[in-house]
Amino acid sequence: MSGARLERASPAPAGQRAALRADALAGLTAPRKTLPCKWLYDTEGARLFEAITRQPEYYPTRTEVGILREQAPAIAAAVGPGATAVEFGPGDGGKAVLLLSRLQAPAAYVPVEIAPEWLDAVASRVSEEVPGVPVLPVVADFARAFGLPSGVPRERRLGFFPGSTIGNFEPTEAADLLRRFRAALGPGARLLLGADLVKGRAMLEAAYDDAAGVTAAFNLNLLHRLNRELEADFDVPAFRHRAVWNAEEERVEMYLESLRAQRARLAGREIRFAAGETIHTENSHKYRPERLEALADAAGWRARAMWTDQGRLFSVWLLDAR
Ligand code: AVI
Repeated sequence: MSGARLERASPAPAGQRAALRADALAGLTAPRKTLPCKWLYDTEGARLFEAITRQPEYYPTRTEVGILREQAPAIAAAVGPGATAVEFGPGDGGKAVLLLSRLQAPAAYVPVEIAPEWLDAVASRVSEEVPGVPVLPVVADFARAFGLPSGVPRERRLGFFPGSTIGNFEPTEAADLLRRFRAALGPGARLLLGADLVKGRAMLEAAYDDAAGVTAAFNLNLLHRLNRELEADFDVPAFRHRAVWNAEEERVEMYLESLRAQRARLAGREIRFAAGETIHTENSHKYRPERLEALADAAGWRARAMWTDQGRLFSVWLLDAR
């Protein structure tokens, strides 16, 4: 994928900082400490995530891109001509470029993203790399209820939600999200969805704990972020990154583990840690095809096609709104 790198603007706006403070206080004073994974993505976190996708152990990105490339003729045939692609959380726009350049005469591209400056950068990249496809950016938080503006063509809407981002939502939230996509896209819509598949523990734990330490830096950046944005005083080297495959829940869990008994100050509160105590920072759910189909079904979607790679590591689904 060609790589104009996009940076999220910083620092975070005041409203966002207040939300971070509220989440951090609630999560770090709970009996089992936790922080929502959405806060992993400040400017530095977004940069580190992009670096993760280039690590040899992190197979999801390159596998999904491989499927989108290899199966492009089948995907284009199943989608048909004149689709309006609506991407939820377009990242750096690279997968949109790949999709739009393979679809038959796409009518428009609609990236939906909460950060306006990020959206502008994606819109410029896609307009430049796929000239002739109108780009209609929409500023919205797709994790909440939202509607598409009336200027977005109603016919042949194709939602696009790659990257297995669905896996970072708890299954009930994932169903809500898919329901929201269906409501926003309207009757007759389709959805192209990327979902990582269940596989062996060793491969999964390596993917979330690469030898170069990039995922560790990504996870630990959350504490740096609390220090930067909330004037907290976490001793970051006194924590370590851990990634554990939970076979029962079929998800990789990320934690920050306190290496010793310690205290930190956060927004006027003292947060205490016992040696070995953890902060749960992310779940990355992996799907078996039948579970993904059941999830889609519960949210009003019917599976029309599923494409995978030779090793059955990753899946790309085309869903029809029921
Ligand atoms: C963004 N998301 C799909 C990634 C994942 O694989 O769950 C986030 C990530 N966390 C650690 N590595 C990658």
